[in-house]
Amino acid sequence: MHIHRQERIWMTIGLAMLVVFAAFITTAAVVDGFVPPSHVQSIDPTKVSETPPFDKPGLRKVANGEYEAYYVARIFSFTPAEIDVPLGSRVTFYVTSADVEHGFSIPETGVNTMVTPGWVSQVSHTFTKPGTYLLVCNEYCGAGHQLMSAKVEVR
Ligand SMILES: [Cu+2]
Repeated sequence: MHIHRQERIWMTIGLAMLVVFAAFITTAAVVDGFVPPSHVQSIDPTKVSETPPFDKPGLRKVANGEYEAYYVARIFSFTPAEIDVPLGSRVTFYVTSADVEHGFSIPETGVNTMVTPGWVSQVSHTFTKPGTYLLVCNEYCGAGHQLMSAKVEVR
C-alpha cells in the first residue's frame, strides 16, 4: 500500500500531538496530583440540613495541619461563608448541594469541582501561601449566580 508523503507527515504530526497530550495528562496526574473529584458518597438532597455532617457545615481539625471543610451550596450562597485556615494546612473539602447543580472553585489552587445534588464532591488542597482566597460557583445556577461566593482566609 502506498501512503503519500504529505499524508505520512500529517499522520506523524497527529500521532506526535497524541503523545504530547498524553504526557501532559500523565504529568498533571502523577507530578501535580490532579485527580477527578470523587462522586462516590451520596446524600438525600432534600435532607441536607438534617444530615450530619452537613447539618453543621464548617471547618473541622482532624490532625495537626489537617482539616476537613464541609460546605453546603444552595442558590445563591455557600455555607460557611468564610473559614480561617492556618498557613500550611491541608484541607479536604466535602461539598454538596441542597438544590441545583453548582460549581466549587478556588482559582489558582486546583480546587475545582462540580457540586451535584445527591452527591458529595471531595477535593483537597494544601494552602502554602497566605491571603484571602475567593471561592466561587462556576456553574451557572440561576439569576443570582454571579453573587455566589465565599472566602477562605489563610494566615
Ligand atoms: Cu452558580
